[in-house]
Amino acid sequence: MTLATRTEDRYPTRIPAYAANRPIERTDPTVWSTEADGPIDAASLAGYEAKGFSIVEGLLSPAEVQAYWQELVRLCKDPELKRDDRVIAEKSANEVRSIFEVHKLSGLIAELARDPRVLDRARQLLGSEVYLHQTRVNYMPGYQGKGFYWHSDFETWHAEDGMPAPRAVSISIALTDNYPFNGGLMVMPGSHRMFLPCAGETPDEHYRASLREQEFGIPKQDQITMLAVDHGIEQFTGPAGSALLFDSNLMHGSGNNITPFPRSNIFLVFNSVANTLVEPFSAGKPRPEYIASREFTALTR
Ligand code: 6CS
Ligand code: FE
Repeated sequence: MTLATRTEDRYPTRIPAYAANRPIERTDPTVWSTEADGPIDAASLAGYEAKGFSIVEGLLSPAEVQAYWQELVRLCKDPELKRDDRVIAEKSANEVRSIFEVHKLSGLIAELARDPRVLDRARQLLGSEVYLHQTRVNYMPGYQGKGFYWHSDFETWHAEDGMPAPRAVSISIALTDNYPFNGGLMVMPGSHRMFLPCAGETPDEHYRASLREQEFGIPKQDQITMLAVDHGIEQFTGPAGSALLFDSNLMHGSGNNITPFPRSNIFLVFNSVANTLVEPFSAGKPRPEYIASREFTALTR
C-alpha cells in the first residue's frame, strides 16, 4: 500500500502502554448539521453536542414495542439461527446475548432503520446520507445478563473495522423497561470529546471473545477515573419505547443484570457515507461484515 493511499490516523490506539497514556482531543465535530436539516430541535442538538447523547422518550408506541418484542422472541427461538455466527451466546449461560446483522434477519427491523423518526435523526446528526454500519439486538436476559465494561465504540470501530472518524451515531431503542438495577446503560456526559488510546495489540479474531467480554480496547482504570471525575456518570433509564442516541466515541458501559427483568434493546449504528471504512487502523484483518458492514450505499426511506 503506497503512502498516498494510507488514510491518516488521527486517533492512534492499540499502541504500546508507554504511548497510550495521553488522551487525544477530538478533532471532529459532534453534530454535523443544523435544526433546519431534520426533526431534532436546536436545544436537543445543543444537548447532544455538549453531552454526546440525547434521549427520545416514546420514540416507539406501546403497540410497536410489542411488535418488535415479538420479533426478538421469534429470532431468539429460531432453531436455525442458533448455530449462526451472528448469534452471540452469554459467556456463562446458554442464553442469547446478542444477534448481529438483525436488519437482514428481520424485515420489521430493516423497516425501522428506514423510519423517518430514526433515519432523519441520524442524517441530521451526521450531516449527510448514512448507511448501517452495524445492527444488533441485545437481550441482557434476567439473572444471566452480563454487562459491558467501559469502552468507546469508536475505538473498536477505528482499530478493528477501519472507521476513519467518529462520524457515526448509535440508536439504542429500549424494548423492555430500563431500570437503574437491570443493566441500564451508563454514560459519561461529554466524554465523547476525548479519545482515550488503548494499550495492547489486537489479537487475531478478537471479536470472537470481545463480543462476549471485551479485554482489548478498554482504557486503563486511571483514565476512566479521570473521565468519571471530570464528567460524572448518567444512566439511560426509561420505559420501553424510549431511545438513546449516542455519539460513537461516548464512554459507556453497563452492569450485570441479576434481576428477573430483561433489559433488551435494538441497537442501530449509522455511519456517514463520508466516513466509510478503510483498512483497520490497528488490527490484522477487518472483522466480518455482519459486525462491520462494507455495503456503503446510502439508506433511503
Ligand atoms: O465491537 C462492537 O462493535 C460492539 N461492542 C460493544 C461493546 N459495543 C458496540 C458494538 O456493538
Ligand atoms: Fe458499546
